[in-house]
Amino acid sequence: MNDNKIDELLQNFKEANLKPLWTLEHDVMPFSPKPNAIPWLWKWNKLYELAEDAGELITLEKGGDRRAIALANPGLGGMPFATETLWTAVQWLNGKEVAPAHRHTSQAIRFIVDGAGSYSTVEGDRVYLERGDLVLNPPMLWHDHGSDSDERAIWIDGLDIPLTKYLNANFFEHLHQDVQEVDTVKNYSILKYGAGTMKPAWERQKPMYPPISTFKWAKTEQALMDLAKSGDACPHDDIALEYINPITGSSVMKTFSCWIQMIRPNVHTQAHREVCSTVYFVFEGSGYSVIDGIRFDWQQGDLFVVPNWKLHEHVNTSEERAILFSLNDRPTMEALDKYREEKYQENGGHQEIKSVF
Ligand code: GTQ
Ligand code: FE2
Repeated sequence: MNDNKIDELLQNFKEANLKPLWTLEHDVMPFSPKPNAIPWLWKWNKLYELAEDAGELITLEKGGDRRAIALANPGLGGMPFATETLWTAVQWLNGKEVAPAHRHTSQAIRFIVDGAGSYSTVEGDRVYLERGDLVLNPPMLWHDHGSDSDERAIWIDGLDIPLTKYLNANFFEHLHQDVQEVDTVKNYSILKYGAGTMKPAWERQKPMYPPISTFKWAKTEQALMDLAKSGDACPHDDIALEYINPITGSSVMKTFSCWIQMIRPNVHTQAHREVCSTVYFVFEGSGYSVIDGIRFDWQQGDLFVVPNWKLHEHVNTSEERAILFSLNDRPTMEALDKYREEKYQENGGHQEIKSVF
């Protein structure tokens, strides 16, 4: 009798486009994060081979704009996203090619794999690209990429496209010309702000985004080596540096942060988990990471993903340094007061390996 009435009530809710919490179990408020993204790894050989094929077959016409090939996490139902918040792509630019100027609300970075003779112009500031450089592209700044050489350039793109889409905050515009005018000297922002610890004395503003468009590899590498000499290291990430806005100390982007880290030979870090997702690019060396009990062996050029709240630890199995570049959405979590971290205390901080990817 009562049951029939309850069934009727539920039917009435449905017809009225209502859903009572007591029928939802913990789908909407789980006890801990349940990401759809899954731990995954993309091999460099395959990425390179396919990007090279795209370089031959796909031209850069207005509409496509970029020969960028996105990591599509198999847990995300075919969406071109590495995690629920982060877009990561491999971009291939042929020699003498121009990727035309556009701008958008999505925040972007490029980490250069190989770039001889190529450049990126961000809001009129043209910077020449070299392996290991990190190029910043804050929201709504015009950017075009080009190459003066005959050689192809290849780099990793990181953007907050999925988050921007979820927030319905995407805007995108084409410039009326393919290449921006450049009326400053080459590498202008590096010459002006590249020291990192000093700024032109007459400038008083505190820019929300780093004034420098590119963090050069030579300086980044020096910083890693110097930090290693300091004797300090992070138990979870070994010699890890976050790229920051030197004037405000904040992450380079509002929605995500970029890191460079060195796992020294034979180091095995302690596992932990965090409320943020991370995409790693293996810049140098080889080793493995254990993510949620799965062992992912990696080599130079591979990309892999650690979704939210998955235990992870890194191991350098070689006698050479291993260097990982990564982006993570921790700034979003912190800004919204949702960041949490938990150290793995059992078994000396090391997960049991249940399977090998
Ligand atoms: O280079 O401007 O991977 O706008 C995705 C969107 C790269 C870029 C991407 C973009 C770009
Ligand atoms: Fe873009």
